[in-house]
Amino acid sequence: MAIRLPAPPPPPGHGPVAGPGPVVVFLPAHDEEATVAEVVARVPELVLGRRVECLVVDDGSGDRTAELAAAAGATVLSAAANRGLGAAVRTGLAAAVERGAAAVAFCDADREYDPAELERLVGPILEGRADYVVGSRFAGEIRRMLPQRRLGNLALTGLLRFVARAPIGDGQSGFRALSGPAAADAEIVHDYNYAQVLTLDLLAKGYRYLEVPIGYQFRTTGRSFVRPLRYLRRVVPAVWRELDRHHRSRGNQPGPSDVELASRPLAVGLPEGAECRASSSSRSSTAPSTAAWSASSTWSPATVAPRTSSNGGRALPRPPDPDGGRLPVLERAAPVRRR
Ligand SMILES: Nc1nc2c(ncn2[C@@H]2O[C@H](COP(=O)(O)OP(=O)(O)O)[C@@H](O)[C@H]2O)c(=O)[nH]1
Ligand SMILES: [Mg+2]
Repeated sequence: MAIRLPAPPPPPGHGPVAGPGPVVVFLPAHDEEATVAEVVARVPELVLGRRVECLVVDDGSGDRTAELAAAAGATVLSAAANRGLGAAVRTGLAAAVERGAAAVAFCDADREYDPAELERLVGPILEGRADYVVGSRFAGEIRRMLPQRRLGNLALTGLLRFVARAPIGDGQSGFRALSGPAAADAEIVHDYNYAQVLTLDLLAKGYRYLEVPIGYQFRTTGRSFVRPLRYLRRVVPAVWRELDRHHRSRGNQPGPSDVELASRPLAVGLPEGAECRASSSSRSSTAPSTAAWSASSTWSPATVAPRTSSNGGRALPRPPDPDGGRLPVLERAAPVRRR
């Protein structure tokens, strides 16, 4: 079994999102009564002219999370029993798709991320420049992260970058956004977590990946679900299963060798106007904290020769591609890792 993703299909590539759909933001929450209302209140009401709907996926909380989230104005989806973060994110994505979301974003309910930074994540999706945007803490501003966490995050990010063959700078970020088609197509193979397997799934299907800098501060209340040994015991087999199923789904299609892949240049697109505009309409009176914004690169395997992709035998929904699957290749390219 190969230990890295197979070569992905060409990226979907499409223009700005059309249609009236809202931006759906959901917060997976398990026993977060101390912070959930404040996080809900920081979700902007509008982003780039689109209405923002806020959902809280209450993962079988035993405290007042659901009640306080509803009082703060969120729609609460409550699970009777705790199922795990991966299952909660699956539920949130499905609910967003059901609501016809133009883009969907999610972040923790523990105040580690700031939903007022929403536009940074969904802007590139609504403008049609990316399908999957991850808020990078390491490219942004980390106000507090435990040293052992930092080490673990960097080590796991390095492994994910290797396995995914993609320039990933923060593999475990809890603030992410997906286009409607990417959300409908996303598969999370375990209930325990989503961080690595969601990225592998979307990259394997050819969705365009972008990281944007965000602010982060380790939680000051409640308890993280992460226990290092249990985390690795659950995540490593799930990553293995994820790789296996993508290799199997390509079973009959000859893919390029590792040597071929290593010699292939990555296509890099630079988002236009690499500047963050803070959302003008926010439920919060405080200005959003802004990490120093740097130009970010959309990454996708745009130089892969077109071939049919499969998703467990199911055809992937692909919007028409005006650029023929190619992102603009710019003179200012992100560092290309050759392996
Ligand atoms: N602890 C825990 N959190 C969950 C669960 N399901 C959903 N969550 C929520 O998922 C988000 C991320 O979890 P968290 O423990 O903060 O993970 P960390 O940020 O990686 O330390 C938080 O908003 C949690 O409340 C679960 O089963 N356990
Ligand atoms: Mg957290």
